[in-house]
Amino acid sequence: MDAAQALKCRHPRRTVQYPVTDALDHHFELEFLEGHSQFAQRYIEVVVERIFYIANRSWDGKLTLPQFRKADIIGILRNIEDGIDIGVDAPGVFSYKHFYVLYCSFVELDSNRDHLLNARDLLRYFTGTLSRRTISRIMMGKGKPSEYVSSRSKSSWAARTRQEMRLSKGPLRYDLNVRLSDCRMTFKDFVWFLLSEIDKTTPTALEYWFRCLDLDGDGVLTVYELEYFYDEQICRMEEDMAGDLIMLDDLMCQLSDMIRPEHEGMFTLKDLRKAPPAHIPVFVDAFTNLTRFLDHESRTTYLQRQLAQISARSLPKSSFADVIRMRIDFLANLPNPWIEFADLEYAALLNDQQPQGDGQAQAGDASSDHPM
Ligand SMILES: [Ca+2]
Ligand SMILES: [Ca+2]
Repeated sequence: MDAAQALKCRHPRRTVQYPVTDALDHHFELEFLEGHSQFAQRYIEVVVERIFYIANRSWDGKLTLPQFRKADIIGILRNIEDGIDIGVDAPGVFSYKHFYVLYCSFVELDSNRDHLLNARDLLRYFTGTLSRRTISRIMMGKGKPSEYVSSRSKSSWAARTRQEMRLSKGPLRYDLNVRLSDCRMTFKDFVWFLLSEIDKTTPTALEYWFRCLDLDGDGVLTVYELEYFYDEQICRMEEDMAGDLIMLDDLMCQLSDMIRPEHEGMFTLKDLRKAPPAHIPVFVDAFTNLTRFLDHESRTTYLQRQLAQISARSLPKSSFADVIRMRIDFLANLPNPWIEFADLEYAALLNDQQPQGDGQAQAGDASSDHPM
């Protein structure tokens, strides 16, 4: 069976799974997973999802031949011949470290250990940084369509009828008929969520968040839709902040200056794709993630200070053109947000895993059955 035929089969993920399993079985850096079938299975799931995360831009769970070619799976496999994590500056989709961070982050939130997250679990993500309205959209599968099908929606004739009636009326603005208590996030959904949450500069992350914010799914983020999300942020700022609030009108002016949409007050995916990638996290976090949104300002100030230091150190010894080049090099070499996050989290997890007094891992520790 060639690649085109294989991808037409009913389970395209299985097609991608074969080379991943083969790498797992034969790569010297993954030998320690032998005999740890649960970890090995989860590792394969993460690698396959990460390949789809890069390649599949139609959100339909399928992979076309052009997408398969664009994902360059053969190239990825060739790259890991020399190493996966060891001696590699920027580990890729096969990274065991990245898998481990994803897995432990999921387990930490999965309070009842049923391998599914509910909206309440997601409220605990980074100590409550996501707004409730954002969590609702994520849990409804608006970012990435969820893998989870509830037993209620599978079996209930009434639910099916309601769904058909809704669809016959066209898209509804706020999807209020979706029962949040029926929604769950699977581990595979979580991989897409966490990758998109940590690094919002990637094309897939941008689409993920755009889909979450686009309440009526018409491909345009209007002021009304953004206000729906920002209202909650304002309430949270009123509760948590002592200083001045950032009001919606001021925010919209700032975002318009950053993104420069074709039509004032209306942001399309095309507008956001044309904007500098560094501006996307500010835009998304303003409506979804209050802590990160407020962090952007201090990070920007910090970067500006570092850039000013480069200029102060180099001038007047170096020419102005050289200083500009140094500043561009500095910005180009800033660490990738996902890799930076995964490195820090992995180090913290290993640290937590150190023997605690009696030499045993702590009870309930997500990493207590870690094979390393
Ligand atoms: Ca659970
Ligand atoms: Ca819209």
